[in-house]
Amino acid sequence: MKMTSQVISALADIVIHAQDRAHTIPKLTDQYPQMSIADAYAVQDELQRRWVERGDRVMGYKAGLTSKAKMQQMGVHVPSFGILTNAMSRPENGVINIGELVHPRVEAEIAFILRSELRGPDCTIEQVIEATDFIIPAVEVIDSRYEKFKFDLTSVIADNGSSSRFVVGGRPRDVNDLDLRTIGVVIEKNGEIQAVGASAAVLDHPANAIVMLVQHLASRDQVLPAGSFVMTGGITEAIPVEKGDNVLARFQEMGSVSFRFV
Ligand code: 0L1
Ligand code: MG
Repeated sequence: MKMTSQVISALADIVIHAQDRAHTIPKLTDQYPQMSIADAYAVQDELQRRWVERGDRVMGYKAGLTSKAKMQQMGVHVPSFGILTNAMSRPENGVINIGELVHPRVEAEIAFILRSELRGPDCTIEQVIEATDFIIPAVEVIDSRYEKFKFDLTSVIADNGSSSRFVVGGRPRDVNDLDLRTIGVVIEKNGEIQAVGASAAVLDHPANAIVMLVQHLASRDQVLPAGSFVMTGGITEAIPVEKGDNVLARFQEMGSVSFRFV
């Protein structure tokens, strides 16, 4: 049975408190085992409503759990989607205050910026390419609010896909100038390589993450608006970080993204 709006609102209270005050919570399905994926996205809707109410601006979406490495790492089998706002964005070569986070991890991702709207259950990869203004390197800082980073798909969706911060950098590139399946990525922490991957790790082609996002939005009678910023998911497993760590992600033919945790 669908959760009531009172329960959805109470769950959004719990999640937003944990996000804002950087503390862990038991996964929501411990208390509400009947919670569905649709209920979890309703919690996201309520989070979005509250962020906008306090003045944050929605920039777009993140696709998560889009690679086999990530699915295996987190024990799930399908992608999740979350909302990105300007309050989560941090500048390249800047710092991220680790005191505002619980147990962050970083992942290198290819981000798309759309020049035109995408909609419908039959969205194709060709339509995504056609609608893309440019792609750009990004590093997502994920920070599950669940104890020990352990959750199920429903709970992680209600936590907005573990989103916390993101940093965009490097060089914007035209999608037609690169083979989007063979972009190599190297993630370094304090000068040491932590993980290496290629962009095909994301659903064989990162634009497929956007196809799935558009299909997901269509199932909720929504569209992906022109101007959206979309992060397509980690190319390698996520790397845990601590205070003082310097992160550098190098993207083949796209430049690099770096920042430091303080
Ligand atoms: O961006 C991601 O792939 C993360 C999605 C949520 C799962 C996690 O916290 O690892
Ligand atoms: Mg991610």
